[in-house]
Amino acid sequence: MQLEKYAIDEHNHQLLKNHQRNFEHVAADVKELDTVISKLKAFNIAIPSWALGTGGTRFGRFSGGGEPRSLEEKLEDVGVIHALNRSSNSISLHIPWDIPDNAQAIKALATQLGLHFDAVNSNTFQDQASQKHSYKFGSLHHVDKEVRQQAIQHNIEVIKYGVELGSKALSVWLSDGSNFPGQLNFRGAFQNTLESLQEIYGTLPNDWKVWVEYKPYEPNFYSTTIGDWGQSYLLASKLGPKASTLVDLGHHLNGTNIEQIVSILLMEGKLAGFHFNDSKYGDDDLTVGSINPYQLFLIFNELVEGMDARNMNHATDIGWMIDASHNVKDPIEDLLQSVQAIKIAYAQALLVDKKALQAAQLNNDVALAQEILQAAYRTDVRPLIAQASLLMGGALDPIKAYRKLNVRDSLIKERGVNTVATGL
Ligand code: LRH
Ligand code: MN
Ligand code: MN
Repeated sequence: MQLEKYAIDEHNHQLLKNHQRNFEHVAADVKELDTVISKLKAFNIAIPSWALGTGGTRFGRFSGGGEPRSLEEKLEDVGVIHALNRSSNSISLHIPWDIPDNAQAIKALATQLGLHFDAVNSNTFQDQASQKHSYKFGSLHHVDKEVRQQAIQHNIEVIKYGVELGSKALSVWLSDGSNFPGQLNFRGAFQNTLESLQEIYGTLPNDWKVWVEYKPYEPNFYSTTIGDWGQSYLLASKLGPKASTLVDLGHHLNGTNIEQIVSILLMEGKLAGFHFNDSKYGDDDLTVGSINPYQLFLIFNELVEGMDARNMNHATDIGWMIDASHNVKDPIEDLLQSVQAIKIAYAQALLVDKKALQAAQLNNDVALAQEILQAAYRTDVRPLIAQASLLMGGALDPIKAYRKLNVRDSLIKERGVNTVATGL
């Protein structure tokens, strides 16, 4: 299914008058309006292929209808999201949940939908029917060289798929760890991981990167070999300039100051990018901005300030991606909400009066610093985002348009009610 532009335009038409009024109201107070709008127009967030179907927990999965049954249909769903918000022009594949064997045809379909391929993810946290050795006790950190080799070869194969599709990064997340004290030797596990990653790193094409994701717990509950940003950073530093640290917002213990981690990694040129989601307890993979939008804003405040300090291009110099799972919502609606939440946080961060904030910091004027941050945070920037979307040919209100155009009903008609997404 593909959305026709005229249908979106027609829907916009009905909302236009209201939008104009709201936009003028906010725009009047925005100092560099044109710059803000053009930054919002350029901003895109990759959609993970695995979030297009209904997720689940170990207790059950309640699938919705019309889910994508193939990689082609996943691309079509991202095409729908991008047609509506004009901010989701790429997809991140997870191999072997996705097997892009017919790379040329897949690439052609993506191009037709205005999409490209973001980082490719490897998977050595599950056993596949065809594999010789089990990952029960880990993959790249495994005590057995043969298991490590199998996992290394898988990562190399993922890079090959990525090269065919035009991806530029390999994203590695390992579940490797231990469930009980004494189960493994921490130094041995770290050293094996490093050596395995070095072998993978050695096969990266010149213009490629490797992103090292960390996570404190789950599925292992005593230790994780790449358990925090320090361990990821250490590996990335030892590997070299093509390696950096990927921050998944859900992979932090409660109360962790993620914005500070982001600021330091950025300063060191070692921030690969993000897996955006939100959580209340742990790796909940909830809709971005649904629980703690202020934290998201504070992260973006550090990003904008830090990227400007390093003359980085906001849109392209960092990997922006969602990593979420939707158990009770329509996945497409949930992803549209996530992208909106990210753009809201970004727009608010662009509105922070940086000079005034810096002056307040230098004067140790704590109250004023807070006022400045919160003045930006409390601005309703949604009309700015709607304006950028309108100018790019997208919907003023993507979710409203998605519902009005009965997209899910069409997908159910086309694919059926009892579809099971490939992958998870
Ligand atoms: C692990 C993780 C990682 C995986 C994805 C499916 O929790 O965040 O990024 O690749 O979930
Ligand atoms: Mn992740
Ligand atoms: Mn996760």
